[in-house]
Amino acid sequence: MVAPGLEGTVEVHSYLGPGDERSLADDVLDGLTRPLKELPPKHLYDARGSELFDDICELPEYYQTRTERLILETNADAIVKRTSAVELVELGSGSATKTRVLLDAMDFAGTLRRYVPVDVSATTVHAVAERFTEEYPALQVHGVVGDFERHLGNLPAPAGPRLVPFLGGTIGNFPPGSRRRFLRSLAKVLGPDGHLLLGTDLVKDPLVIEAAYDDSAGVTAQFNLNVLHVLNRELGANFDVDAFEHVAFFDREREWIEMRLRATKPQHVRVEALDLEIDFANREELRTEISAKFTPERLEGDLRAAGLELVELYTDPQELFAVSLSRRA
Ligand code: AVJ
Repeated sequence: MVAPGLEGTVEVHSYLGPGDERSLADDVLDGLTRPLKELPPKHLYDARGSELFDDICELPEYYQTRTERLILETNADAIVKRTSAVELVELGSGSATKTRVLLDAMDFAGTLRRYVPVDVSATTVHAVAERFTEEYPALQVHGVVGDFERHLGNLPAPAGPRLVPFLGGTIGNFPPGSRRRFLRSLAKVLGPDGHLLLGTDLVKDPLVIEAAYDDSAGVTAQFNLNVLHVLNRELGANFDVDAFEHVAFFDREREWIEMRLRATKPQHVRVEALDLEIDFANREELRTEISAKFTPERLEGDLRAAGLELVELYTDPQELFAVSLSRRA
């Protein structure tokens, strides 16, 4: 039996209303009528896309996931010691294995008090809430159902020094301006004594980066092409998926990799739900993702612009990936 007062507690608050989400339809109308056709990367992640992404994380060429995990495992105790964190705020609660490394370290240090998962899916928030209260019996869970790009203002006030991981290199999906805006909004939720733990892929030999986004097994190609299936299914489009090919290239000037889909012949596509007709010229491309790679200097510059100061930069022996700890300046 758990001693009185030591039971974990769970509360979940929802801030998503109907029609609150900017829809796939809006993004298609906006993005596919531009001279350089473009779609935001979030539409890559339907059920099939999420499965394919999990497969990508295991690929020999995709060094990010295992490298970040290694960095976290190596430094979790130091991070917890350095931050005195008593609560962990998790933005997009998909990455349970990495979270567990940090929660375990906090638990081991005896400081773990509260876990605040934030996710657009109520099912996900309830699932992680339940799982973690079972694993850490005295844990308080304050779940937030909302979009971390819009509802960070609804987080509870810190219960003590707060740790906010934003891992996986997802920050790289933001173009530079919105990246700084988003970092600034993260800085706000840290409170006076909180820390941001940010995972960023590092600039390196373009061939290594490009291989990670164009693997020999073709999994990333399937992941990229899958977004056309999403458009066909969700919006009644008639993309001929076989008439597109996967493209990934590192743009050295912008220091980001782009994924694109290239038409292998001229095509006319109809999007029924939008009553929209789209033409592709032969070899015309549709950009589906940018993923920025960082130098330590750029990272520090972005953090500083967001009102943050770098406390510690953890990396792997080959300096492939970095996990940075920063706090309000
Ligand atoms: C989940 C955004 C970090 O950019 O590396 C993997 C997504 N795209 N392979 C990344 C992705 C192609 C990934 N992030």
